[in-house]
Amino acid sequence: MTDKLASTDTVDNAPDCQTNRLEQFANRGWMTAAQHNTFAGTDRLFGSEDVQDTFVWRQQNMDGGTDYVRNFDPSECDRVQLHGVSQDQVSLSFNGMHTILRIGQGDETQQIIQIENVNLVGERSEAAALLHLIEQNTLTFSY
Ligand SMILES: [Ca+2]
Repeated sequence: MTDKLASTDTVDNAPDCQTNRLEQFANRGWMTAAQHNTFAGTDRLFGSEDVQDTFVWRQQNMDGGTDYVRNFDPSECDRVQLHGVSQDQVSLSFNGMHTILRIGQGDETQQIIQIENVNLVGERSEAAALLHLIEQNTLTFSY
């Protein structure tokens, strides 16, 4: 038996990664966390099973292109951390296979992040899903 999300499941049953995260890790024996930094150019990043992965984008490295994340598991509190951008510059969508985070304003796209084979929108509207991701710390902002 597993309590992991299948790749096509939604984020709706993911834990609250803000308030209970450390306890969850202790209870589930997760001792490992990993940070994955992105750079200018196309990045292809991979999360690891039983690791709390943090994927980091800094504004100065956003190149207007698309970066790709695989093995993203919100039930492990994997997260996307954005530096130098604000919440109102981010939009969220699901294209039927992948979750797409777009960072930009108006017609100008600073970065597309494709989170592969996971649906982080679920049954919510895209705007409500974005807020939900922020509330449960799956998407975080730093300055
Ligand atoms: Ca992971």
